[in-house]
Amino acid sequence: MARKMMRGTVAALSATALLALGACSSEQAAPSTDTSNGDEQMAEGGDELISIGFSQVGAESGWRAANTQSIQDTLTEENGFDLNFSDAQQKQENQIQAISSYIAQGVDVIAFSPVVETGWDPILQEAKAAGIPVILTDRAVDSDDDTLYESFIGSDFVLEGEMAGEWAAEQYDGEGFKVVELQGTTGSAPAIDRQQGFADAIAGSDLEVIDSQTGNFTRTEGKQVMEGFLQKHDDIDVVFAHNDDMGLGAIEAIEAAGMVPGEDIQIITIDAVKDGMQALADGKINYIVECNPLLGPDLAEIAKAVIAGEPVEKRIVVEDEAFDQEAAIAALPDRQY
Ligand code: GYE
Repeated sequence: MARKMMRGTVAALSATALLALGACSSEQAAPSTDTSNGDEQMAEGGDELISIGFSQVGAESGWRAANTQSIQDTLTEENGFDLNFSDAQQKQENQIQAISSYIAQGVDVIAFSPVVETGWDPILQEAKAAGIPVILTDRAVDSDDDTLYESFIGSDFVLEGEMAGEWAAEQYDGEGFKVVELQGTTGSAPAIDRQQGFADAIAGSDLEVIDSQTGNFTRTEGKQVMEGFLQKHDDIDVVFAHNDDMGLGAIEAIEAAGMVPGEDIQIITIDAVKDGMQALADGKINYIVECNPLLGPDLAEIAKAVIAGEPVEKRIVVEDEAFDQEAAIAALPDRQY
């Protein structure tokens, strides 16, 4: 059984969407979907469709592929939506451009997952001035003005970092273990928060983070950064990667250097997507903290409520678990992503 970690859950993901989600492979390009045809469209029941512009971060990881699939599977015409989806390829300027064009089109609602935390106030003020509500999914913005968005749906990344750090401290304390950290995208909420949560949790233990660098949440960069760490340090005991994909890249670098991942160098990651869980089951990763990417159903529900003028929760925290090898083997057959 997965070790269930306690979270302050405000809302859980709906079961229907879990069923609707098929398996996704990592690093596949997110398809761009624009179902708008400029005309007002009607849902099956005769109601007008809600036009929604969604600006996605990119297609950097298995997590992102599953998140995109969840959104595209949920914001369908059958479910009352006319989705205009765009992929920003991990660039803030592309997201700002996409949001700006959604404002110009006069969509009913805008949703996006902000690639970095800062720099959003001007475009959010434009949306507000145009009377278009904004919903944040997955990542937070750092703004003093919380009237610029209706709701933020996503995991608690500080807690995820803490869960990883607590396990490491419990597992390795007293061993004087040296840790290297593969950080997510610089300036992104999950990179900032997971680093902080992990550091807080290992404070006071004798684990030491000897190096920390960004691998931009991708497998390729995770591998490159790990190769650099291995050249620089000959005393690495543990890798803490801010996502599975960078951990999977680190596995390749460790194997190429003639060492055994999971044994010579232990690996802790975050996400728990299929490829990561398989590596955990195979003993190449030692522990994974989950980050649930199935945000489509909550987004659909909140968008409908906002359009109906109903009050919505400002913060919806998604529930996550954590897995060791035994738990991964048990969970894999029924895993949705
Ligand atoms: O952990 C990583 C992805 O924002 C929670 O982004 C998300 C993170 C996820 O690239 O794999």
